[in-house]
Amino acid sequence: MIGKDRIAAANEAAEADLRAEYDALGAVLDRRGIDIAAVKEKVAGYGIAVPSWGVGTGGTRFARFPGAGEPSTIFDKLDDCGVIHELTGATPRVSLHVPWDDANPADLVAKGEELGLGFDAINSNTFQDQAEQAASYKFGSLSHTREEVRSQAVEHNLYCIELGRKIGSRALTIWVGDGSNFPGQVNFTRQFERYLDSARQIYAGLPEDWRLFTEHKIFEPAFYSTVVQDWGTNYLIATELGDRASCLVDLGHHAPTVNIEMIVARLIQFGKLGGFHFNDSKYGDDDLDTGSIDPYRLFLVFNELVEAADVPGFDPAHMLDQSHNVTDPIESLMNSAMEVQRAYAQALIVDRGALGGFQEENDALMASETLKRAFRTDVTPILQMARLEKGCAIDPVATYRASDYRGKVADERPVSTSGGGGIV
Ligand SMILES: [Mn+2]
Repeated sequence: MIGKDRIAAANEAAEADLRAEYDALGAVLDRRGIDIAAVKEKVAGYGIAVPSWGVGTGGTRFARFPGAGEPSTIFDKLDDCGVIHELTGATPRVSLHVPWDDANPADLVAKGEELGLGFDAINSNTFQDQAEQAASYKFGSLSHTREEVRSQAVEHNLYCIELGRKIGSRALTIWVGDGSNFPGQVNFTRQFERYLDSARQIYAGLPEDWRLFTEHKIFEPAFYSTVVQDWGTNYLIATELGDRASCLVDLGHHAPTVNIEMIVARLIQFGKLGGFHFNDSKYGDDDLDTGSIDPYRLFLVFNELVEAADVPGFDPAHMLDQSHNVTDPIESLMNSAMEVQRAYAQALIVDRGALGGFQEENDALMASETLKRAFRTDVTPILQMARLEKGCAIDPVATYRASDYRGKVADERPVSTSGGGGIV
């Protein structure tokens, strides 16, 4: 898509400076007893899934401003995801959303192979009506009062599993818009019973080697209550369903002051952390670029993940889930994948022995400083060197801009006319 030659030429101009910066950082870390090559190896081996819906321009309830050369089919979207991976080497898998991305499985697999991409968790969509569907989700799906609506939603999830099996997915993510807009509109208990009953039917259709993720969200699209409102309800669902069910944490799905890293620690402790939808937020589910608002919080989440790295069977799924309203989505997704890698690298260089000692001694100030020392370290050369050694770009955004990929696809793809609202 971009081409090895173009990437190599761009890297050549930047390589000498990078090597000097990498060596200097290596010396700094060496004095702290940290082997920079070992950190780089872990960062190089790290991958995060890109959401297929993230490569289109997003919108708000007010409007959407389509960008040039927007992808219109899943195959266009996969091309864009291929560019992100080609330049960053950090996004080997794509997470599909069905029915938005429904297509012939053999064609999806062939396209993935062509681009060197695999398929991550498959996302079911029962929060909007499709043209051909019999029953409406206006008042809910898996927890709807009417059995025919619930069974239609269950069937859709089973269909997603079938499609996912054919393309090499190993997980289903259920997210529902169910809830209520007025006090008294629903009976909380009966609604949740109906949800659990539907979720059990989906779980019964889950292949043995699959995982099922459920995602909580405090509000929206329902504005008084949501059926899976917080991590407590999410944990109850995962516990009710069984061992292969676990909780997905979307960073934007909490109230602004909630301590998310602590939720992560709790879910790890009780074996129910399924994975993440990474993004950032200032107020609500803003779906801003990962690390753009509160990079320290992202680091603190990764601090918990690195702390738990030795827990047997610990393997949470890492996905981005963002809406790019004013940027080129390819650039935002590249930057976001790199910000996640940055947080991971920073967490890897925390002096865990010292941290544990300060915790035992109740030395609050030095415990905090131990974390901040790692967070303040500019690990950029580690990320860049990992990319250079993979044949990816030292500076993905600059290389992408120089390639004029967007201008080229703008000539080939139909102009998007959809300017209506729509939070995805
Ligand atoms: Mn999400």
